Amino acid sequence: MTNTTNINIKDVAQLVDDAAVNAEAISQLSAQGYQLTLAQAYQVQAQSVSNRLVRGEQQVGIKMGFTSRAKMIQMDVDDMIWGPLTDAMFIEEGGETPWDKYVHPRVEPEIAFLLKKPLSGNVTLAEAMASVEAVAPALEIIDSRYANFKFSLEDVVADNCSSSGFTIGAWQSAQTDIANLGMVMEFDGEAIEIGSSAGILGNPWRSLAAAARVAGEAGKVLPAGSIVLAGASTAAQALKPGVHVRLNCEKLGIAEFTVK
Ligand code: OOG
Ligand code: MG
Repeated sequence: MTNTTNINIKDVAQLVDDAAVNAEAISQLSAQGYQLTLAQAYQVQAQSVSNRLVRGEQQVGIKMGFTSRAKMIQMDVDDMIWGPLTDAMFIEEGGETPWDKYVHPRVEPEIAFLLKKPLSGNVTLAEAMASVEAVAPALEIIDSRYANFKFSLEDVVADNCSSSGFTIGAWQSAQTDIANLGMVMEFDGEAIEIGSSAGILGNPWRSLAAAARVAGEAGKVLPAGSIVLAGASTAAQALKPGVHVRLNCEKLGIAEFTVK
């Protein structure tokens, strides 16, 4: 058993990073004898993201996770999480993503923010709103690197919060009232999840304020031009080869992609 005091962060990061690169599931870290604290899990995450940057990926923003009851219940966890997004995860809106890139991908409906001013630390909702250029409907592909998509909060944080892919629909005015928008996610034209943006912390702007706070706590600033994904409003659904996924979000429009 490797206890919390003698964990080699780089070694653990290599495990999750290799699993992501090879699209091969690994056992949960706890089952491999690594009992990480949450702080260590974020250190593993930072190291595995730094491995990505060394390989030439660019950080383009961050994603918030477990900001809805629907997701917390589906994954049996009880706290919000966050992790960096890179350009390698971006899927052109209306584009395709290859099935073989993933282990057991799922998709979920989200709202995206585009920052026009840097954001960090404790901000009011009004301050968070004033730093946003535009908002958009978004779809996130999550792909846990752990067998059976099962994890503890520490496991999933270390695995960069299952981050794997995202697509963003056309950017809309930041003045759009996004507090309670109907969100319908379709597979091949059939509704598969129906929710409301209010499912995201009661109002997705709260997720942006939370993103600023967690970035500040990590000693980071979200720069102008960053994307922030607010977290899914509904449970995630398993993808399958060939499926066409579309989010239809009231007032904001659509975001869609196809799995090749
Ligand atoms: C972790 C990622 C959670 C969300 O929007 O709640 C997340 C997972 O469910 O694998 O992205
Ligand atoms: Mg998500």
